[in-house]
Amino acid sequence: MKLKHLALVCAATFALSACGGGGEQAAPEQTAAPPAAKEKTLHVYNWSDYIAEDTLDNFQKETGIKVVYDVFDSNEVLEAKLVAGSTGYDVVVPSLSFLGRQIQAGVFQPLDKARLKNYGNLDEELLQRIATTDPDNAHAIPYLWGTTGIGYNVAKVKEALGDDVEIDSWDIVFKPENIAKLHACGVAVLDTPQEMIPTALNYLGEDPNSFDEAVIEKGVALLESIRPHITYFHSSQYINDLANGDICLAVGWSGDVLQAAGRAEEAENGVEVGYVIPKEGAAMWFDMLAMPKDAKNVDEAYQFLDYLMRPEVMAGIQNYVAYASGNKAAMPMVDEEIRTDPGVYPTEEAKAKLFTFKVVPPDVDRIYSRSWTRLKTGQ
Ligand code: SPD
Repeated sequence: MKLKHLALVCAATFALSACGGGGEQAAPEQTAAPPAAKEKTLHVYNWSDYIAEDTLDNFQKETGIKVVYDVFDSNEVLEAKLVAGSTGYDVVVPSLSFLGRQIQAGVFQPLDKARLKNYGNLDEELLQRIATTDPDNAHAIPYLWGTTGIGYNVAKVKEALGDDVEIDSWDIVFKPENIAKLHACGVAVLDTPQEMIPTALNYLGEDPNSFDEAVIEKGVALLESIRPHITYFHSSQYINDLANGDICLAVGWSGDVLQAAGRAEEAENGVEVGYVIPKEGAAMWFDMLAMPKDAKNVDEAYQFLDYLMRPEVMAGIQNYVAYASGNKAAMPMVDEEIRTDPGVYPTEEAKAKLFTFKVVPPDVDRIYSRSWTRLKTGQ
């Protein structure tokens, strides 16, 4: 997969924003505004590696609004800020399963759709699905969606497991005899209990969304059985590590693995990265654009949300980050390579096996967090 200029641009310009890592990033300054005019700004908090290299610049050129852009790689981190309040952000991007309880906690303002003239570009079927969590789609707009599967270094996995290995099953990750052979070349796992425990349960044939502590414990036990072979837990570092050949396997997010493949191809370093949705099924999730209740720059936020829903803007983002979107009108402008990649838009057969995350109640969340700390620290 050849994604546009990923490696070079990431290294050179947007190291702290569009390409990962925490931090604050402003689009370049416009030509001087009249002395008395106050500069319009917008504060956005998005996932790392989740926007095109030119989206913010183009928005600023057209509107004069300077975007202060911070990034995160964990729903848990975003949620902690939202719940504490006064985030200073005008637009944030939680995943749907977190958004559900954040709406209940009252952290978002309802959206005035009359101010979003591009809203009609969104896929009605997807909106209806989302409405089961956000009734009437009152608080959020779908941004991008993806799956949680396996990213791998083709040559290194074959070297470790044999040339005829079929890389199509979670067996590679969850059978200790397999993962033990990959430990030497490096194994990364997403640092989130809310994804990894359901993924383990799904592999065991259990309900991935079970809230029964005894069932959750089975998933945790499976993860504990492979714990010695996991090199690290992190939710964005694996992109560069896969691209550079520093790890050979990552349980990661579809577009991020495909970006790793693009970076390796662009670097011409001989690393080939693959992504698979295992045959036992995988998680499918939706990331949503929402406005905190106390957003200060509401007009600017509406302009930004509407801008993102333009077909050409969304297609540009998708072509850059290799994720699927809920923008139907953008689809014809999405590169064929992305549109037809089953890692981005899963086949019907794969779709039938995908599961989504339920909104997790606080008591289950506490079980997840405790188990996760135990898994990671051994205590
Ligand atoms: N680099 C962008 C990754 C976006 C991942 N969204 C996470 C969804 C989790 N359920």
